[in-house]
Amino acid sequence: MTERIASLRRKTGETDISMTLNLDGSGTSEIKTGIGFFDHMLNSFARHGFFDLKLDVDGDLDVDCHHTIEDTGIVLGEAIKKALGDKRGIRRFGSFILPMDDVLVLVAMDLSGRPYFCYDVALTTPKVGDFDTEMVREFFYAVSYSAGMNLHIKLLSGENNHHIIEGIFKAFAKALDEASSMDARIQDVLSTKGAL
Ligand SMILES: [Mn+2]
Repeated sequence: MTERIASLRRKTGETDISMTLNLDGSGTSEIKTGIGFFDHMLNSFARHGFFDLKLDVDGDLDVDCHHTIEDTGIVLGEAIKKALGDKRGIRRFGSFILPMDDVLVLVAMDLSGRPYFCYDVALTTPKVGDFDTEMVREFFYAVSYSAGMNLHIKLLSGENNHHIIEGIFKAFAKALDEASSMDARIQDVLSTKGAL
């Protein structure tokens, strides 16, 4: 199997992002976004999805955390798409229901090439650390659209906002690990159309 690794650099007036993603890694990460809680979430994503993720973000945090988080989502989606290549042999669908203390979250995805985003999560605090909780939606919207991914995120139960957000990042990692994994029974791409 060819290596499923993507390295990207994206530089705008608001952010300068360098990322290397290995879909077939071991869960190691080296992450620096300037936002402690966001680093914590992306470390969890790498660890629980067995992805290797190197990320360096220089964002305009003197404004707020918005551009840094949204643009990281855009680059992560692009890296997923690039690393997947022609998607030959992948399972395509993935889902996970993840418990974290009081919280139960569901993430389901289809690496169909057609973006769709459905987010049913009510967060009750404006911030966790320096991370604005409204950015969870923005981040995953950006990932789904730049990866060409149908992505559904639903909070089933629970209240603690740190647990809810961390549960979403971990469930997303587990669902992506499943959807991107190879199935020896799939000879070409898993679509009656012949392309994803
Ligand atoms: Mn935590």
